[in-house]
Amino acid sequence: MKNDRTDPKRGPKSDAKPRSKPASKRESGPDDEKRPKREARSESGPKLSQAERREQRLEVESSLKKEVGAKAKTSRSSGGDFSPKTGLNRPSPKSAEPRKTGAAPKVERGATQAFPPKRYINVYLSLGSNMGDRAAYLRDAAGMIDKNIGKIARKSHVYETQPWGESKQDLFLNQVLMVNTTLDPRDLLEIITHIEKELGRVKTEKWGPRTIDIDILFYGKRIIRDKGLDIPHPELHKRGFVLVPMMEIAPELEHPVFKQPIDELYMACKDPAEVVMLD
Ligand code: PH2
Ligand code: MG
Ligand code: MG
Repeated sequence: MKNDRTDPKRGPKSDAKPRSKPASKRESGPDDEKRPKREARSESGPKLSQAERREQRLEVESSLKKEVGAKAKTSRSSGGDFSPKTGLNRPSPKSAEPRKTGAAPKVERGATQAFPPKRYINVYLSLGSNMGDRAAYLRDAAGMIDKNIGKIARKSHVYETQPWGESKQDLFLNQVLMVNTTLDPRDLLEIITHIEKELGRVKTEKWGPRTIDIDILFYGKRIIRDKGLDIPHPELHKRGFVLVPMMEIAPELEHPVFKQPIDELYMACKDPAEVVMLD
């Protein structure tokens, strides 16, 4: 059967726009350094009544507030504050301009060390299932990917597809995802294998039936040919069930080996297998 690419059900359909980059989370901040000090101070000294202790605590707290307030005024590292001067919400300290004079205040150095910049890579993953509750396997896999690999920034529709390679098996459901990850390729593969195992995948024959298959299509622009790692996926340009959903989420993405965008690979692909959009 021929895959009719003019049929809107099967044709590429633009969907999600890229979302903004995930913000790196603050885990601790300049304030954190102060906490132990405060406790140490309130524990020392002569025995006091409850009321006296309370009064002392309030004094300590108010002097701390003054200290912090004064620092925030003099230092550019108060991070994330609204600046009345520029009218902008300040980004975290790591994007502050380098200081022109003097040694950096302690708080600035600490903050930089606490939040090293992370490098996010866009990886494209292909999901496939042709056993059991196929839609549930895709959903569960996407949930585990989002939790353990990185934020899913783009998601194609789910397609029902004729089996490619070994044709005597049930129809597949396929989908592709773009995920922002900080994992290196080896760790990425390890987690993918873990997710496949968790979702009941047992290694069977090549191209045979499977509860869930997660393949790495692209890892940024990297070309990796190493034990168990074949990126970009060496067959992706031959597979309608990969190219059709890729057309939805990244038609202009350039294949780093062929130096051609997805839409050109899609137009040149001769795969006759049917790829039908479901949802
Ligand atoms: N996966 C395979 C082999 N054949 N065919 C379709 N339609 N979808 C797949 O995900 C698929 C396949 C091996 O990974
Ligand atoms: Mg596969
Ligand atoms: Mg696989």
